[in-house]
Amino acid sequence: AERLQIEYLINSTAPTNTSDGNDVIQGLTKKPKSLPARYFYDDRGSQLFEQICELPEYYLTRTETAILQKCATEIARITGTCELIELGSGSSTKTRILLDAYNRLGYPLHYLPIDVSAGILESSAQQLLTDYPLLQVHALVSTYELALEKLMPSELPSRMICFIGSTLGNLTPQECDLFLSQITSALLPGEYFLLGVDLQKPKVLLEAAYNDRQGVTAAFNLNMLQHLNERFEGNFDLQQFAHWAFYNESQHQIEMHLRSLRSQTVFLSALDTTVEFAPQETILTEISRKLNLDALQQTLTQQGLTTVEVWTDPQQWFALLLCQL
Ligand code: AVI
Repeated sequence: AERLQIEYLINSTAPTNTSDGNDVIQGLTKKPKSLPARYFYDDRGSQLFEQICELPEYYLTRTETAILQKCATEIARITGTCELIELGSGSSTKTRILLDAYNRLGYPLHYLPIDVSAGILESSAQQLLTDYPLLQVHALVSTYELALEKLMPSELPSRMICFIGSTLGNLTPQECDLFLSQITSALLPGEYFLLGVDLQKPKVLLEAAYNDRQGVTAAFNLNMLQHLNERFEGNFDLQQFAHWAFYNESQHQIEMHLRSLRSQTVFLSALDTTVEFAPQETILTEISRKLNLDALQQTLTQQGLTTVEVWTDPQQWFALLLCQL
């Protein structure tokens, strides 16, 4: 049997249909302006994000990796044989720790990575096939919503949806509730949800993580405009915008913006949209919420997800939760 199958539910580089880009028009025509964070992740953006994960200031990836290394075997023992479904799989680097654990226990390896960036999905799937001779990969180039609607029951006894890397923090509380309800509709009773989240910590550490000294986060933020230029035939001048990130302590969230350095007009041809910017006007490109573990567990319980186990690091910077429907 073919060990690799790649399905394209969206076109990751150009508008797929007439409604693609409506979210961009909406975000840029309201006040204050905002853009959906998923537009960070074209192929270049996914590469920049991989670089962010290796930055000395960006403690998230290192911390979560250490937790996974500690508990992966336990996770595999609890869930038993299951299909691993990963939302926002990117390079799948951390997922290898889980694959290794299932592999050591002699379980069959079925992996279903889902990402909006086709380039990174294709190359990481190829590499995984080389490194894991028994692995079967069924990759989906898709948004989370579309993919969750399309998920099919596995031939294996169970499934685990993995949503690691604290991407849940990039959703507003409202979006988070909707997302979790999509997760529970996709799962069958007894199946698993593995969630990695960044926790609250001092402002200095957080602001350093989103304002790295090498400027990779700034490049990642600005790349969103380049992506919109390519995808929607726009003429954003990247020189005329600046990265701005800070911790909003009352909301417990990093807010990442692009600030217009002068008065300017931008045209997005494919969307037939003109956008005016005042000097210093900002576009909110991302929130990154830092969660409280008790509050999160309450939200999960309200959604019908039982927490089976929680793992954290010695400093309690990051948490990994294994939940079950
Ligand atoms: C993907 N997500 C969890 C990252 C975060 O930290 O919120 C995205 C990111 N934004 C700036 N740096 C990294």
